[in-house]
Amino acid sequence: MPRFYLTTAIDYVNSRPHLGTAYEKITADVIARFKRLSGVQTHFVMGNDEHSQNVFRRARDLGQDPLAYCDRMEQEFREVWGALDLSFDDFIRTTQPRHKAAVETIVNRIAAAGDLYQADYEGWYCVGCEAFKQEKDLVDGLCPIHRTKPDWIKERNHFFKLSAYRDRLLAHFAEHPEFLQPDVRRNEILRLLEAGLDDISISRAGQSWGIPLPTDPSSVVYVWFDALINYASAVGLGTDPALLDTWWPADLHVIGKDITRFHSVIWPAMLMSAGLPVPRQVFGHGWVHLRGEKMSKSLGTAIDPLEAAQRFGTDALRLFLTKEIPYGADGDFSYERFEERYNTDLANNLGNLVNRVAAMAVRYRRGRLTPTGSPSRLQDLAATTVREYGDAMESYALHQGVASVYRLLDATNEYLAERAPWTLAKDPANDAALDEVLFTAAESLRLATVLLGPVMPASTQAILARLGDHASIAARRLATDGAWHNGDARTVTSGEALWPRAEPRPEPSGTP
Ligand code: ME8
Repeated sequence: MPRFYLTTAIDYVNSRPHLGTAYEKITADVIARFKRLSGVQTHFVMGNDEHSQNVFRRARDLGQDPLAYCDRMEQEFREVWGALDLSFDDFIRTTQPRHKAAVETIVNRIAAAGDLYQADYEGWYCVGCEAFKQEKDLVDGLCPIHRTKPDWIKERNHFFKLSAYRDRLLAHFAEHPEFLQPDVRRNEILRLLEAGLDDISISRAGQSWGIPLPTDPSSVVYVWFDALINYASAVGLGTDPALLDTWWPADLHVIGKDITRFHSVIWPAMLMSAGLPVPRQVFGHGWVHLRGEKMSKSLGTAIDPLEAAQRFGTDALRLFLTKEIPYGADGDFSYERFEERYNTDLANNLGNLVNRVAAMAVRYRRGRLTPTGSPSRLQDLAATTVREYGDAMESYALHQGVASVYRLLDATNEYLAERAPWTLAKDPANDAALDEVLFTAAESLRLATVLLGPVMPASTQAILARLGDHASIAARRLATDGAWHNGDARTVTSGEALWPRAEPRPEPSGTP
């Protein structure tokens, strides 16, 4: 069975998840679920990035022990991720012993390769970004992302010879055009590589919160150097060679566009130096905006993902984020637009179609639908849809994958309007035609629902059960469930109306 190891960025825990960070996890979950549906053995890992100064300061401000604070935040993150129906297989925390073992392994290997040296560092450091900044990175003396003045720091640090890896990185980019996607990100990083690389500091002197540098325990490992290693520690680097052998290198790192340099330049160079294979692909998604600005806690533009999910249900939110934001580009979130799309895509389209097909099956055939075997236009379109959907999802054009399913749903609605089963039902002479229409519409709907499974796991399971298909999510496969089933009789049941139309109501409290 083919294997796929997929990760997301690990989150800083100085505040709870917001809709922007949740977007990344939801879209990665869609990819993980699509891979499983495709019959690929998938390992999906998420986690928390805990050795940040912000986390330490936040715990101190609350009068809490930093580790106890991180334990509590893990529970809060897990609660949000659970409510968003994320199907991760493992959750890594950078304070775990397995992570420390991996960090020590990599630092020791890099030191043994002769790629570490000591030097004085003097310059700017933005704690919000947890990044060393150059004068040219600042706007009016401020960090352009956090709009705060960075700290001026002067300390003796350990440096990694990143500059020595420029040519190998350029060669890797040339040999593997798929390594960094989408192409706009790849072009940005290529320009950066062509301009040359500076060595980077990988330690912070005089700090207590972090993993002691194995080659100099009076310093801790710089939080980004520490954090990137999570992808290898989660699959056993330094602790479980068999697990590492099973899953490394990672197939895909899903991350935000602001951190592509860390993932596509620094991380592969660290691995090259340590003699480990580099990940196969990095995908830098865009930002969720609120009124044109990046959604962010520090900018006060955050929306609570739980509140958004409660509005029309988790699956409605997952659909909105996947379908409405072209994957790789930025996109706006607003409750007005969310409601509009909910009414159009779920209440009026998919929900209405399920309600109508089930109600007619029950009314005219007591739920028993018999296949007629006659080919239809919808059957042809379904085959095209499965192909287009597969191609789009494989290349992470998630929005196009969903759009192709919606073309099939639209065509199913049109088919019902044209064939008008409610008219056919008036005359027993039309019995065979009525059987054909009901079966064809139900089958087309079943197939479209299977394809939407990775995006809306819970509600598609409920719809499939209503259509007489009771397989578990784990047992579903695109190769079989995504084929047109001409041979199976089935029993359809009607139930509560799905996704009732939303009527306008005031914005929930707390919305900026
Ligand atoms: O960067 N829209 O953590 P983080 C879309 N700990 N994605 C967004 C976003 C938005 N408005 N805001 C943030 C870190 N993100 C590091 C990562 S990985 C070894 C270490 C994304 O909590 C952001 O780009 O600030 C990142 O991929 C993720 O959320 C976590 O952000």
